[in-house]
Amino acid sequence: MHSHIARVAVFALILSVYRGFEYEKYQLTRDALKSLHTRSSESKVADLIGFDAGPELQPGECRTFPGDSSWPSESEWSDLNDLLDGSLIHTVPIAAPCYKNWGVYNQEQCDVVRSNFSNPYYHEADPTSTMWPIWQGRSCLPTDDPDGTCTLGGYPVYAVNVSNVAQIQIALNFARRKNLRFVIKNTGHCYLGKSNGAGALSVWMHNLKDIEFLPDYRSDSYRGQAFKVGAGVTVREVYEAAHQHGVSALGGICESVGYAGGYIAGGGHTPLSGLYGMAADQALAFEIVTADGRFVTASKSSNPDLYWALQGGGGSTYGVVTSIVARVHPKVHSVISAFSFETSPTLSNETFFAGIKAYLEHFVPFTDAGTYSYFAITFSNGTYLFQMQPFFAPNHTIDSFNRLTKPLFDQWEDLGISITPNTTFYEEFLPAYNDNWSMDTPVGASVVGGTSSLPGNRLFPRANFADPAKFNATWAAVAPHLAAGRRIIGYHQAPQNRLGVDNGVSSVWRTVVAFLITGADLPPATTAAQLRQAGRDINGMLKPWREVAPASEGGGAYLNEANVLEPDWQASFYGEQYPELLKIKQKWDPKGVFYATTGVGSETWEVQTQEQGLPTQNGRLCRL
Ligand SMILES: Cc1cc2nc3c(=O)[nH]c(=O)nc-3n(C[C@H](O)[C@H](O)[C@H](O)COP(=O)(O)OP(=O)(O)OC[C@H]3O[C@@H](n4cnc5c(N)ncnc54)[C@H](O)[C@@H]3O)c2cc1C
Ligand SMILES: *[C@@H]1O[C@H](CO)[C@@H](O)[C@H](O)[C@H]1NC(C)=O
Ligand SMILES: *[C@@H]1O[C@H](CO)[C@@H](O)[C@H](O)[C@H]1NC(C)=O
Ligand SMILES: *[C@@H]1O[C@H](CO)[C@@H](O)[C@H](O)[C@H]1NC(C)=O
Ligand SMILES: *[C@@H]1O[C@H](CO)[C@@H](O)[C@H](O)[C@H]1NC(C)=O
Ligand SMILES: *[C@@H]1O[C@H](CO)[C@@H](O)[C@H](O)[C@H]1NC(C)=O
Ligand SMILES: *[C@@H]1O[C@H](CO)[C@@H](O)[C@H](O)[C@H]1NC(C)=O
Ligand SMILES: *[C@@H]1O[C@H](CO)[C@@H](O)[C@H](O)[C@H]1NC(C)=O
Ligand SMILES: *[C@H]1O[C@H](CO)[C@@H](O)[C@H](O)[C@H]1NC(C)=O
Repeated sequence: MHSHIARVAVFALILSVYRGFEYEKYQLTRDALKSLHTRSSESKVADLIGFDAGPELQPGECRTFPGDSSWPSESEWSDLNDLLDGSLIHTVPIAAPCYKNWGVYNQEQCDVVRSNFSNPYYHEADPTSTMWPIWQGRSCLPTDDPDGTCTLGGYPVYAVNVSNVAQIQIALNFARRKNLRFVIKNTGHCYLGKSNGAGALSVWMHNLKDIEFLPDYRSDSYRGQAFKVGAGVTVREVYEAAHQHGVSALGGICESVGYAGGYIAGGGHTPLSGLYGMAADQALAFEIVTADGRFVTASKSSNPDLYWALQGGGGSTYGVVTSIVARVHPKVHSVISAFSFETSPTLSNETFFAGIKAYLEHFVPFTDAGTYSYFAITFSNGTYLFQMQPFFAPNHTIDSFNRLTKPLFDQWEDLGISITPNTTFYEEFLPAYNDNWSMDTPVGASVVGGTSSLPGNRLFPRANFADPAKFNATWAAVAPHLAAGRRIIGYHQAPQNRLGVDNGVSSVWRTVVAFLITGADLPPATTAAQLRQAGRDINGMLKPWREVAPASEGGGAYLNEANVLEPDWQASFYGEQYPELLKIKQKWDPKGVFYATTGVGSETWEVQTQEQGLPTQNGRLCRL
């Protein structure tokens, strides 16, 4: 019986010495494989999951796809499932109950899927669902038409419900040897489709929920408080643990985003960036399964190049991270303020624009004071609306906040813009976060699952705001965007290298004071031609922003919330780090086992997309 093999022979329990989580003690070792080999009846099975070996594709060659003669046989999948102790899941698209063709049609269940489709936690609890269906290929949306057709599209074919490290190693070794596309899904938040992949075997990290407070963590470079965080833990779970232990942890503003997966891998911006830099700067060690199937530690003293790249070099590129040790900081108080203004019979468009410009003029003093903001400028039904949601001032008092904002508020008053800021002092981070960004608030009730827009963003260096001529040019790139009725969701923030670390976080982030996001909107029931047009639209909208903040002058874009069609993405997303990141990628993953669109090294691969109008993940992955 194979499940017997799995428990007894393959999962060598690494006892006592290993400092990891319980689930990291179950590892696939060379000794375990050897003992499987020596039992002749099992040697074929052992061959499926050996380390290292696997094809190196030549240009034009592709990963195996369902239906190919090289696709694993039913009995091989079944052996794999046994080796995985029954944790292999054959993908059922989350909305399959809405369709008769899949065989699980159920109108009531379809209604449940439909009414929960905008809730991130609903997708997180599913082994393969992701939150932005455009990249999946929109092949199985919750629909009213049960006679439509639901297909796998960019969903993987199989997913492993991971509960220990050995399962990741077994799945990865199987995928590499069988020339399968390999996908890592944590929460499925990725805006670019990186947690999708047609024809793939996926590892689903969601259930690795361990989190441990380390009051006195010691390494060569750090001694102090830290958390060890499992790959499936969310930002909210980290914030709650930090609150419980009276410390500050750096996370993002969306509570359901994964902490140790794509967020830290992509750098991770955070309301505390004005004090401590990027979230990735806090990482002290990673436990990771690398492309050859080995389980290693990456830290300053162990595999330092890998450690460098894992901090900001992008998700799904260097390996499967199973946990992170991240430093935390003393508890810090903050001041939060929300305010807004809009055009009206007494507030003209011209005044509104002057008010926005005045705010932008303060990005340098505001970020110098360590503050962060999240704001929205929208246009609807003839009215412009500016909403500060909110201004977040860590380590400030009401007095220092008032002093900092007085020049702007005075300027607004002179313009005839009256605001009524609701300003609150918070002793602790979690209540401040909860009041403004949790799922219970209008801002935090993040609506996912949509197909109505393509996002894009730009990171603007300090010089764009500090140098008067550059500021004028920057305003000249932003104002027409707004005048055309397009929205900006933005942040003032400056995640400088405040801890003095050396890592893979894009050099662009270190000089930034503004992060501006926009989107190209799409009609319902979008056609491939409309998607293609939206791709041109977002690139067109971003063009003036790129020109005023080019990569050659320190501008760029945030890779985690980016436009998948961003030209020159290597420099824009990864800054000066790109050449080194690529070298490390080639060293640790020479066969390209890990692929992510716009990931480091992905320029030598292509997803041969079905006719979608955009580079989706619904197609064969091939070497260029
Ligand atoms: C509503 C919303 C709000 C957001 N707010 C913020 C914010 O405030 N600050 C910020 O910085 N970002 C923010 N983001 C962006 C977010 O950081 C990225 O989408 C991030 O990639 C999500 O990571 P994940 O692991 O949760 O998602 P997934 O989609 O599951 O994974 C994202 C990528 O990471 C890879 N990956 C996941 N787990 C692992 C692992 N264990 N090992 C290796 N690779 C892995 C995946 O393969 C994929 O490539 C936001 C996104 C959304 C949708
Ligand atoms: C899904 O939606 C239904 C209503 O249709 C609701 O009762 C249920 O609680 C939701 N489930 C989840 C997991 O959000
Ligand atoms: C995944 O595994 C966990 C145990 O680790 C189990 O509780 C859960 O039900 C499984 N989920 C699915 C969808 O199989
Ligand atoms: C749009 O504005 C008009 C005039 O100000 C108003 O009567 C109408 O209710 C508004 N519509 C919406 C959807 O807000
Ligand atoms: C303000 O500008 C918008 C967009 O150009 C326009 O629709 C609106 O009529 C203008 N309002 C006034 C009062 O001029
Ligand atoms: C917070 O502010 C105090 C002084 O007001 C300063 O001494 C301290 O260094 C600040 N903390 C951080 C983390 O910047
Ligand atoms: C001001 O903020 C506090 C804290 O979030 C909130 O309880 C209160 O309702 C707000 N007041 C107004 C007028 O919005
Ligand atoms: C910037 O623009 C303003 C008018 O909008 C002008 O008065 C000023 O001279 C310009 N500054 C520079 C350096 O070009
Ligand atoms: C955020 O907090 C501010 C200040 O306490 C409050 O005025 C505002 O209403 C909150 N925002 C949301 C979206 O709840």
